[in-house]
Amino acid sequence: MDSAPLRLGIVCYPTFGGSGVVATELGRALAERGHAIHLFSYAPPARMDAFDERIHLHEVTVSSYPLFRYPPYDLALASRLAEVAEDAELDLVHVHYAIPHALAALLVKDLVRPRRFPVVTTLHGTDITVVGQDPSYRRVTRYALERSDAITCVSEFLRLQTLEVFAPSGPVHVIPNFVDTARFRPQCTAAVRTCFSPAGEPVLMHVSNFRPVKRAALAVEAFAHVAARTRATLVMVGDGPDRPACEARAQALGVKDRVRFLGAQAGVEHILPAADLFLLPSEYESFGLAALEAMACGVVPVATRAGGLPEVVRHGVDGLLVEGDVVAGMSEQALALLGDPPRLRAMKRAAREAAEVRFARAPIVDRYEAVYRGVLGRAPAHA
Ligand code: GMT
Repeated sequence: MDSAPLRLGIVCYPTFGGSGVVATELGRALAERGHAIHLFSYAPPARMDAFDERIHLHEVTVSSYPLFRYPPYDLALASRLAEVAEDAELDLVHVHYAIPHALAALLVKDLVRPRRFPVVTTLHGTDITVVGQDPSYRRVTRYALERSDAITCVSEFLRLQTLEVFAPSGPVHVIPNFVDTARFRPQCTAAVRTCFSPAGEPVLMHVSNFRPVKRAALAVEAFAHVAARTRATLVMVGDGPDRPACEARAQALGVKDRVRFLGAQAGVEHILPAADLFLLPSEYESFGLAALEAMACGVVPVATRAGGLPEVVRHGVDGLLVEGDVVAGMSEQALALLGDPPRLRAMKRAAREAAEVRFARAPIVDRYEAVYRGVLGRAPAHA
């Protein structure tokens, strides 16, 4: 592969959410390879190191004006992107999440003419399944896909959904998410493990942004069934709209003293390895990066068979997938596994191995680089 360094723009949301994590980790990996990375977001991404001299962060600010009932973030982003595209001579921009990032980037194509400004769009899920299908955004999402120079998505499931709903004329490349297995590994301090499991009891964990799609309360319910049969702890990491309901559910089910709510945590890689099982009862996941990060830490995911999750978790090998009654399925499978220590140990090893072999960082970053170089090596798709 051509290895000349590239000057790349990356646009993402900064919040605790998979798309921002993938964009930030990709930026870090590309910077380590010597590419110049310019990251655009409305705040420093949650996963970005406080100071990383290899990555230029461009915080996009939106000025308020009495007429602006809805401050136009996409226009502020386009202006900033255009400035940096010219000043830093960006080769291309890679946007994560179609709305509004891809549209802002497409506007920049016109703003910086005659400079060429290819746009690579990565779809992460809800930009297609929820936001993109909202009648208010459907047409512009279709336009964004049609006009991007390359489209990637994070699972085969999401690719099929994209084809079904938007039928873009160009290819949609599947590039799965990856995990930094040096950072996410099956090791934590004894203090962390002891804090959750003072008497050596099993630790179950859930990490999310507590949006309704995560159905975090089902993790509490499944745990209550487990806790009725064996001594265990549930650790809930993250924050979001459903957290109060989860706390209320733990109280109502009589397990409040066995459930720890930690709130949003920047260093989740230090906490995850303390768990034995990772509960992910999501209604839908285009991929399920949280499950993959748990696997890299040697934690066995117990997740719903939804969306792209079966592409990440192989049932009975490196995790467990449930269908139908989620609470009954999760609690029964969790109890069976906790009651069989040799099988639990084998699955923990398999989970780590899956992260190392199937979702290793280097070959997946190679695939993004190949997309960039493919775009740069061919004639512009749209004049
Ligand atoms: O799931 C979220 O709340 C965040 C969301 C996002 O757009 O940041 O995550 C999506 O992208 C992740 C990274 O590709 C995937 O691992 C998640 O499965 C996906 N979330 C959904 O599909 C609900």
